[in-house]
Amino acid sequence: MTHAEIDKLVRGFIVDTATADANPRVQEVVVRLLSDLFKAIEDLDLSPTEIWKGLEYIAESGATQEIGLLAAGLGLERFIDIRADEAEAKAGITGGTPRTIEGPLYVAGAPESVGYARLDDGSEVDQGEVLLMQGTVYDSHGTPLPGAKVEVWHANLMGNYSFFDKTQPDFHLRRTIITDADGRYQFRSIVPAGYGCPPNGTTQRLLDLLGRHGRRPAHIHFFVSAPGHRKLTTQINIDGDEYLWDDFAFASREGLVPPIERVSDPKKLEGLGLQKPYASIDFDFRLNAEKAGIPPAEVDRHRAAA
Ligand code: MBD
Ligand code: FE
Repeated sequence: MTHAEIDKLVRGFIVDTATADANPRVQEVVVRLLSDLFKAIEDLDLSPTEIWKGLEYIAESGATQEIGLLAAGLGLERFIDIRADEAEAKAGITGGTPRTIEGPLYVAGAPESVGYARLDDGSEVDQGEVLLMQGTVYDSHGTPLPGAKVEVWHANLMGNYSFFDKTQPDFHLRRTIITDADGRYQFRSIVPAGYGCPPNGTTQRLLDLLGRHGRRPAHIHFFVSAPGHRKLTTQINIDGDEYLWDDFAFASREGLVPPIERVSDPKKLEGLGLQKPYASIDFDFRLNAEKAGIPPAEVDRHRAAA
């Protein structure tokens, strides 16, 4: 079939069959996606078996909770970010902390505290490296923002996230920190390890067929929000990771790889009750003011809650 014939066929299937008011946006999107799919089937001469294997793949990806992982690994989530950056640049919004993808592993409802939180339960102190991370949340004029909300989450030394990994306590390595009167936050945790896709899962199986790996460099996720400001979704990377610029989810960005300092000053160790050197990261967040005429940075997507 020609593409024009396919366009006609799809309109016949989807538009001409409507007997009640269609939602125009849904109709336009379905017609477009279905037409593009049919054209791809025609151009690539997909066999019925290939088409059904594809549908079964999507079904299995959903049934095993890997759709979010697939979206990250195919670059769809990064593409959404590139478009959000473009929309902001067009609206004259520039200069804040770079955004990068949320990923599929946020859990709402983490314990909240002001100024400081400890994220880890101490179970990995012996095998891992203690991390202190701190900084200030600023507005676009460089004024500190007291009362800003810093939501932080990261993986353990196995690369696993609490909630999804039921061997970890509830909200392990997840906290909400409200900045203090000077706009500052600090947390203590463990330097996380990188992540690898479940080796037998749908996402990794497709990556294998594409000759790609499913690894993420070690990273820490953040939502940073304050009234009147655009919500920032971002991550920082742990410098030195072998996958730093080879992330299967394409989330590494200039400006999100702060220096990591190793502290061995005995007085500082003593103050923290530590017997060995620890890692320290200073990182400030800069939020952009909310602006009319551009969609809010907050994204409505299904998130786990505990
Ligand atoms: C992660 O930890 C993550 O952040 C993303 C985007 C995908 C898989 C695991
Ligand atoms: Fe992650």
